[in-house]
Amino acid sequence: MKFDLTFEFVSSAAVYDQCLEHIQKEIAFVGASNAGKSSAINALSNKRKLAKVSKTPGKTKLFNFFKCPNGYIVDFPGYGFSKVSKLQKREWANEIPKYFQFRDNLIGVFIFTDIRHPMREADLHMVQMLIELKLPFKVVLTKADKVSEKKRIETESFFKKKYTDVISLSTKNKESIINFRKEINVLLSN
Ligand SMILES: Nc1nc2c(ncn2[C@@H]2O[C@H](COP(=O)(O)OP(=O)(O)OP(=O)(O)O)[C@@H](O)[C@H]2O)c(=O)[nH]1
Ligand SMILES: [Mg+2]
Repeated sequence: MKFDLTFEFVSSAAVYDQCLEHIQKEIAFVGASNAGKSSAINALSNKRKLAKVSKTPGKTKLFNFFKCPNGYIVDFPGYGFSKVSKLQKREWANEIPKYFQFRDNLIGVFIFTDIRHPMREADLHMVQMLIELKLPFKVVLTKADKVSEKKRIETESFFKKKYTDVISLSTKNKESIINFRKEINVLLSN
């Protein structure tokens, strides 16, 4: 089987009702601002500027749909949305729970968290919501290249005890990207 994922940006939605209509499965990418969600999409797709990667947090629109061979990835802005207006924040705070509650296409959520300071309060709130909604989730420890191999293994096993489904990712490590691609392909094609 080939595990190449050709991603293509399809559309953005500012409110839940504008989310793309399709009949395939989708996986949501969530996490703090700067955790590395958009970078992961770029790495997965081999297209460097597909998703906006920015050192300024919060540049992404609310729901960002990317097509891959067997379904879709939905990239979210980082929680906190530090760079958006209060009004926008209030609107997003209403729209996000609708997505997780009602989106039938959604089969799972990947929580991106920086391996150097993983699973902070906002991530834990997300986990709690996902457990309440019985939505499967996976923890993605990002920027694995920023810590030693020893530290990476320790952190991974620590969180595996808590959440079972945990992987590390580094956009600088081809193998971690290939493994990540495989997982997404398998999930979307099941
Ligand atoms: N060293 C290293 N840097 C990374 C990695 N992944 C992301 N980064 C850097 O982290 C910063 C933030 O990455 P983004 O992908 O924009 O983060 P995001 O989660 O999409 O952020 P928001 O859109 O604000 O929610 C960028 O400067 C990336 O280059 C990684 O695996 N290794
Ligand atoms: Mg982003």
